[in-house]
Amino acid sequence: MPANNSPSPKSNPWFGVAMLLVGFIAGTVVTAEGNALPGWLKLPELPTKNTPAAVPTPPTPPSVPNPNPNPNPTPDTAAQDSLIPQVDSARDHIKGNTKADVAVIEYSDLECPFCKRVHPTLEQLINDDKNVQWVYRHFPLGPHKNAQKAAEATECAGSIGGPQKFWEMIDVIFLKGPDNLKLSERGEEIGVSAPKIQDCITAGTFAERVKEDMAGATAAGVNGTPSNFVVHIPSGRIQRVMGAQPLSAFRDAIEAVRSGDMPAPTAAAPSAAVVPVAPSPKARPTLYTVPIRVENWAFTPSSIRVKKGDSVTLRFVGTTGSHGVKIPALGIDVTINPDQKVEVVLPTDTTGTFPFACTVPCGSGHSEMKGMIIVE
Ligand SMILES: [Cu+2]
Repeated sequence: MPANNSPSPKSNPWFGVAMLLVGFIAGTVVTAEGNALPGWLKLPELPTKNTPAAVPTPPTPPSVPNPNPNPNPTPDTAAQDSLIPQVDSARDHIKGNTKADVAVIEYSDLECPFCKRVHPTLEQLINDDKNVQWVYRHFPLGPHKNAQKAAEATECAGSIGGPQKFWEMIDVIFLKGPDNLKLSERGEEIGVSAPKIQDCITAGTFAERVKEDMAGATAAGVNGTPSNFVVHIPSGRIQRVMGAQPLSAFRDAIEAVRSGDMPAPTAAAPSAAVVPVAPSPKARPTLYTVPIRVENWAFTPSSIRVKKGDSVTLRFVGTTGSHGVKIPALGIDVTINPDQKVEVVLPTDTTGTFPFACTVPCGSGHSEMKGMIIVE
C-alpha cells in the first residue's frame, strides 16, 4: 500500500470501465391506449465499449499504474481503495486500540442520516473487538448546508477540549442535529466553552483540515457517505463497506482482510432491462409512456431505448426511498418519493446515449442506481 498522505488526485485506468449491459428484460410497456404489453424478451447486447460512466468521474490526470497487487477484488475498486490515505496517528482521529491490526476508516457527513445510523454500529464494533481501531474522517456533502461547519465544529471541540471532545461533539451533533446556529450550544453541552468554539467555527480554523479529508477520499473515488474502508494494516488489504451496513457486514470484511480470503469480484454488473418501447416502428411519431420503477436500489428498467422523433413520456414510479434523476442534456431534473409518480416528457429530437445515476449523494446504494436513455 503506497504512502499516500498527500491527497493529490490520482486516476486509475480501471475506473470507468464500462459495465456489462447484457440483459434479459422484465419490462412492461404501456401504450398510449393504456394497453400493457408484458414480456420477457432477450435483447441484444448493448455496446460495452465507450459506454459513458453514469457518474461523473472526479477530475483526474490521465494515467497511474495499478498499484494494487491483490488479484481478487474487482480491479476498479481495488486500485481505487489503495489510494485511500493511510492511517496517520499523528493526524487522524482514532477511537479504540491505536495498535490494532485492522482500521475502519469512515468518511462521514454529520447531516447524513445514514452516517448517524452507522455510528453506533462502529462504536459497538470497536467495543467488541479490541483489535480494531476506528478512524473518523470528514466528507461533508455539498447539498448538506450544515455539514461543513458541523465538521469544523468537531475539530474545534477537539482542539479546545482534547481528543475526547472531538468524539463527544460528533455524538451530540448526531443526537441533536447539525444546525449551524446551535453549534456553540452543542459545544457547551459537552463542556467546551461556547465563545471559544464559536470563534473557532467563525474563523474557519479547521476548514482546510476538513477539505483535506475530502480530497483524500475523492482521490479514491468516494462520492457518497458513509463510505467505510476496512484496512488490514500489516498487509494493506482493504475492503469497502459502503453505507450504513449492519455489524455483520463489518465483521465479515474484517475477517476477509485479516485472512486474505477476499470475496471474488461480483461477476455480473446490474442487469439492464432494455425495453423496446416503440410498439410499431412504422407508426412514428408515436405517443407512449415508459414506466420506470424507482426503488432501493435500482431503476427498472435501467436502460431505455427509444427512436428519434418519437413522442415519449417517462413515468418514474416511486416505490421505496427517495431518489433523484438529473440529465441536464435532456432537461430532466426530478425527485421521486415513495408512492409517487413523476412524469416527464423525453426530448427525442437528438440521438445519443444519456447515462444517469441517482442524484442522492448520501447513503450507500444511491450512486449504484444507474441507468441510461438511448435515443437512436
Ligand atoms: Cu437513490
